[in-house]
Amino acid sequence: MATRKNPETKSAPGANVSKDELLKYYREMLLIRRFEEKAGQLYGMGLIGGFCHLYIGQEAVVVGLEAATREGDKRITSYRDHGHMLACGMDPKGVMAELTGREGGLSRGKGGSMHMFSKEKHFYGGHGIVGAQVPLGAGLAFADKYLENGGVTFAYFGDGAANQGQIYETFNMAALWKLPVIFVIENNQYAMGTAQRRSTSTPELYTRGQAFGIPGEPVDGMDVLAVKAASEKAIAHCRSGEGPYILEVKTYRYRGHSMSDPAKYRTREEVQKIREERDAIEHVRDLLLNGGHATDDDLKAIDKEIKVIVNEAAEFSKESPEPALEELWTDIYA
Ligand SMILES: Cc1ncc(C[n+]2csc(CCOP(=O)(O)OP(=O)(O)O)c2C)c(N)n1
Ligand SMILES: [Mg+2]
Repeated sequence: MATRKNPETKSAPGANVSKDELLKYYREMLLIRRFEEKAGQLYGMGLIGGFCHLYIGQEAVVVGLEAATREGDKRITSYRDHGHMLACGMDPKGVMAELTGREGGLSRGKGGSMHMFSKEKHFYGGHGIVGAQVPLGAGLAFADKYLENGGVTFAYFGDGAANQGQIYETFNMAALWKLPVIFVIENNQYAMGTAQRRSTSTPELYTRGQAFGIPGEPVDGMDVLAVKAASEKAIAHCRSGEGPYILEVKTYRYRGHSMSDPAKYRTREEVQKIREERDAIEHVRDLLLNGGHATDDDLKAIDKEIKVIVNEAAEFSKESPEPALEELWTDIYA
């Protein structure tokens, strides 16, 4: 077993974490990674068309945040949405078949990668316009506050989106009305091809709510336990009626911005270094093995289980028929 160098990881190995919890996070993160790898393959085979933004590298963000939620909490995100859907329990078959544009997809093959929803899982998309989901997220939180149902909304956006005007209009209203919304800034260091240092005057994005009186904190997004702890704190703040909270979750994407990215803005070495030293799945794997919670064979069995789930999703996404022509006339405003 290789010993990893992960000097920035703050959570003490195995501290206050049960074996079952660690195994759960391992499974969930691995599902996202393998699902995304498969989506990348299907894209390469021409089975997925249009835009497709993979979440590989960022898995600990959604898995850690979701770990602290309860039934009824809501989530809304950008186009980089496959991981969010899997983490809140949406069916991998339905997600994959949507990617291939088939009838069995969650939007019956008409939405594709960036446009899926689930009322059942309180997942509100899937939005292709950068930042557009943030005011919508505040709207969801407004509804929860109005209905007094104790729900909390996670509104996710990227480091690039964090420089948009509509974010700050939303911050103002969310603070004014003390809305139960957690603004999650997934800082993967790049907006499409622009490094944060080239685009952003004040890179400490967690401080961006100061002008509105919204507290925020930075979180190590490669450490699922640190993310979960931050999520618990933010949720407690929101549920107690104190208004919005900002989490800047520092993460990294391993693949290109989308499938058509020549990735000239960073070196292979940079990506390789983070994969080797900071990978979130390897981190939990180490905690499991070093803590004596699992053996190599146990983890191999989980890898196998996940492979089966992902292969079944891929098969389904190829076998499901294309939507019928009549579908052109459904789900539209007239
Ligand atoms: C309003 C708008 N402007 C530009 C684009 C093109 N665009 C798509 S993604 C993106 C970068 C966003 O980066 P970031 O917010 O960091 O999210 P990430 O892709 O890193 O998850 C841009 C400029 C868009 N979709 N919508
Ligand atoms: Mg980004």
